[in-house]
Parts: sequence; C-alpha cells; structure tokens
Amino acid sequence: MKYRGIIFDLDGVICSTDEYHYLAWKALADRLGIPFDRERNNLLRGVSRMASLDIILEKSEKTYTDEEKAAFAEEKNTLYRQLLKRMSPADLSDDVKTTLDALRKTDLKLAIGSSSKNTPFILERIGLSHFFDAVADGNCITRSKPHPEVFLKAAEMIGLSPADCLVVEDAHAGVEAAAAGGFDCAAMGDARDDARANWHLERFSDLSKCLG
Ligand code: B16
Ligand code: MG
Repeated sequence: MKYRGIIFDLDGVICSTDEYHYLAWKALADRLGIPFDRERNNLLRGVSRMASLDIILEKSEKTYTDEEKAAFAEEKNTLYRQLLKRMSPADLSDDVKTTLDALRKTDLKLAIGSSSKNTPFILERIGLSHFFDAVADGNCITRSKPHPEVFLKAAEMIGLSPADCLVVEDAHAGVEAAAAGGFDCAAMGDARDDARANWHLERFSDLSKCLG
C-alpha cells in the first residue's frame, strides 16, 4: 500500500455537520444584522470557531470587545450543539460507512484530524466514538488549519511520519495544512479541485483509488 495511515477531517468528510454550522452562524449573523450566506459560509470550513467569528464580523459595521465576541461564539455553539443532537448513526452515508468498514479490515491506521472542539460529541452521535485509532481535534491544538498542527498531532498519535499518511479534506484551509505538514492530501467536496491536493475525489469511496 502507498500509505500506512489515513487522517480524516470530520465535518464535510465523514459527516455533514457543515449545514448545522451554517444554520447556527446564520442565526447569529441575522440577530446582529450582518450579511451572511452559504458562499461566505464556505470560508469557514476547517477554520476554528473564533477565527470563523472574525470572518463573519468582517462584514459588521460595529466593532465588538473580546468579551462580546466570546459571548457570540458561545451563543453560536449552544445553538450548534442543539442541532447536533438531531444526529444519529443513520446520518452516516452508506458510501462513508461501507468504505470505513472496508478500511478497518486493512492494516492501515485510521485517525481523525478535525479543528472542531465538538469532535467527541459528534463521533458519539454518529456511533464512531471507538472506531478510530486516534482522534486529534480542536481540544488538543493551539493553531487551527491552515496550520498543520492537528494533522501532525494525529500522525504522532498513530506513530507514523507525515510521509506515510494520507489526509482527506473538504476545506481549502485543510488542504493547505496537509501540504504544509508534508502530507499527501485527497481533496473532496468544496476543496475537490484544489491544485495543492494529490488526489481529487468525486465521492468518499473513491479513496480506494488512492491506496494502490
Ligand atoms: P467547533 P473540521 C471544523 O471542523 C469546521 O469545518 C469549521 O467550520 C468549524 O468552525 C471548526 O471545525 C470548529 O468547530 O466550533 O465545533 O469547535 O472540518 O476541521 O472537521
Ligand atoms: Mg471539514
């Protein structure tokens, strides 16, 4: 096999929490009278919660204190977690489920590399709490994507060097992070055509084509 491990982004790769992020940020932006739409929401993919808020507030006519910003982020996260409660193992697509089950039968180490601090909650909701060999997420890093810290941490946790791992990402910030960390990257979804990626996936199951 070309790789010894795979590091998966979570939101937008394993599951579609991106719509819930959008709805929660949209509710906050509407309350504050700030223009926000799905196109702008794409800029938030893979980016940390506070960095996402800063991107939203770029369109605000007002400036806010750090305390106000912390409260806004908390407000969004409370609504987002309410929406996450709707998730269940049925939210895992057949394509993702079948592929993960097949990969689990190989010698490959499988890890999560997500910017999200809600990663443990999401994995629990979709029934994957105990599936991966390692989970690196927003709770164990200080620098969010496009910095490679979360992927480097995941590789360290599964005992592999970046050159032996493939990162799977749906965000341009994540593709950039993978390249910066010395990882090969398979891009899908919003970032599928990113020229910095080594592989361009139409769907999750196309991963099998990268493993040779
Ligand atoms: P939270 P990923 C990222 O997850 C999301 O793509 C991004 O939109 C979000 O702002 C970030 O997690 C932080 O999420 O507010 O739950 O800590 O794509 O890296 O799995
Ligand atoms: Mg993502």
